[in-house]
Amino acid sequence: MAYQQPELLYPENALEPLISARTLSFHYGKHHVAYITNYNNLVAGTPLDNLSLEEVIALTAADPQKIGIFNNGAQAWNHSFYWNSLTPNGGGEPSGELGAKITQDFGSFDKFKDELKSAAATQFGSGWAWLVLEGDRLKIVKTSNAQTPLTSGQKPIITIDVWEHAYYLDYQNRRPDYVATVIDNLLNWEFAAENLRAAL
Ligand code: MN3
Repeated sequence: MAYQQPELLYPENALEPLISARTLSFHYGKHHVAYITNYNNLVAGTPLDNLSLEEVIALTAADPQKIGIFNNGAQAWNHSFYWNSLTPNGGGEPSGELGAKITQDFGSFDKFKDELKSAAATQFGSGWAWLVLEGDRLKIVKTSNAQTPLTSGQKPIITIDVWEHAYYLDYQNRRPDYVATVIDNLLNWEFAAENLRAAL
């Protein structure tokens, strides 16, 4: 079954001026579409075509012969997760179960923010910064290129894309400014809280 790109939950200009419509038109409309098209073309007519995207990612992660399927499939999944990790008028500090668990596992919300910023800023080259649940603890991890916490037994809660295509049109080389802006203004804590509830 072909993987369909999920619809954006907000218009392409809804994150302006923090992330421009121009960035989203390339990032959602070109980069993500290309990963999905490549993935669908690579699995079409193979036994993998009958499996879900998550199942194919798990099956191909450790198979060097299927690196193209893994890279495109994991990028398809990571980006769908990233679009939902953002929302206009997001950011701030989460309340409820998620807020309490962040304080419990990181010491404070500010310590959590510092750790997420540091992971996103120090990921060398292309990749992702994530809040994940591992066992019963929240932690921050970073992954390179198409790598995803799904293959490490971790449950993704929220993510920030730190590939240059995510920020270069708006922030050029200032990745830390993009990351701080996303954390302070755009993170979708409702999405994160749903993911935590489903993961616990
Ligand atoms: Mn991207």
